[in-house]
Amino acid sequence: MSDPATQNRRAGFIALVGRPNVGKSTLLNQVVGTTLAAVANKPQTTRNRIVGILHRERAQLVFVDTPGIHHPKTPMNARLVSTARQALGDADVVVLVLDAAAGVTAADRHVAADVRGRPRTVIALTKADLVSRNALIPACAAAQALLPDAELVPVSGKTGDNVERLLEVLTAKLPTGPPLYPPDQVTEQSERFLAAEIVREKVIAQTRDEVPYTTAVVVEAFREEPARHLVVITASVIVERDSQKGIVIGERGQRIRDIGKAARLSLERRFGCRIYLELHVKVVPEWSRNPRMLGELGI
Ligand SMILES: Nc1nc2c(ncn2[C@@H]2O[C@H](COP(=O)(O)OP(=O)(O)OP(=O)(O)O)[C@@H](O)[C@H]2O)c(=O)[nH]1
Ligand SMILES: [Mg+2]
Repeated sequence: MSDPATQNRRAGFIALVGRPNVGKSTLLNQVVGTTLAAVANKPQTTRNRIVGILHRERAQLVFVDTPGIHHPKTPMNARLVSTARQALGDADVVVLVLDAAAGVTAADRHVAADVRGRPRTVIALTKADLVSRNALIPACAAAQALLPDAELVPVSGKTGDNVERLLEVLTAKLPTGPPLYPPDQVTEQSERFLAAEIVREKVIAQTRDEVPYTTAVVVEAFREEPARHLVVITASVIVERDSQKGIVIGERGQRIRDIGKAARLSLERRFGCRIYLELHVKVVPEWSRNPRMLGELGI
């Protein structure tokens, strides 16, 4: 570490872990300032290890969003939990994400047990925008009791409130060393993955009940047409049953059109160009139990 280029520089992996639906992906997107991970008011939204890189003058913070840790009941969910545990084990700093509005639950205690004993830990008590100042004090105390040695920062992934403070705390905990990624790299995820994640977010937002859990999105084609300032994306929404296909398509195709429109607007923001999006809905029975399919989806 005597190399002057690495002196006063820090870099490392920061895993965001927590029970499902606490707000990990919202925090990741807030930190990097763009949509990398789908966000939804449903558990088990995130299915992959999603990397978001923040470049600062003296530090590179490599955030790793993870699936929610829970007691899995299906083979796919078992893979999600093992992805999260792996990222937790590989991280330089672990952020236990807790929900200020929901309070500490048994599921949070379960995750805290995994985090306890790790050398560098921080608690991000997110969704602070949902609670009053008075309610925040006991919420902080309950969260802190889970990991008494961890520094706690109340934040809002939604508004960005106090996120800068969280970044300062995390930077101070990173190992010293040179950057791990080139300065223009924002993520490890491919453009196809990012596009699929955005489409999936809109499918989840516009469908109810069992459909979100049995939906996957595969981007079949991602073609840039620079002369027309256009990217042409063809994607398939995969469901497990005909009845689910009907739900996704909606009456006279209205729902799939709404999904397509919302996704296109979000994709245009994400990629900064015009997007032509073609969506198909396919039934693949039991895809979520098919190891080959799960492998293709990086799950
Ligand atoms: N008001 C408010 N809502 C939030 C905040 N963070 C997340 N949410 C909402 O909480 C829900 C879950 O957010 P996600 O970011 O998808 O949660 P997650 O922990 O990534 O969930 P999984 O991927 O399923 O484990 C969504 O409806 C978000 O809009 C926040 O800081 N404030
Ligand atoms: Mg998530």
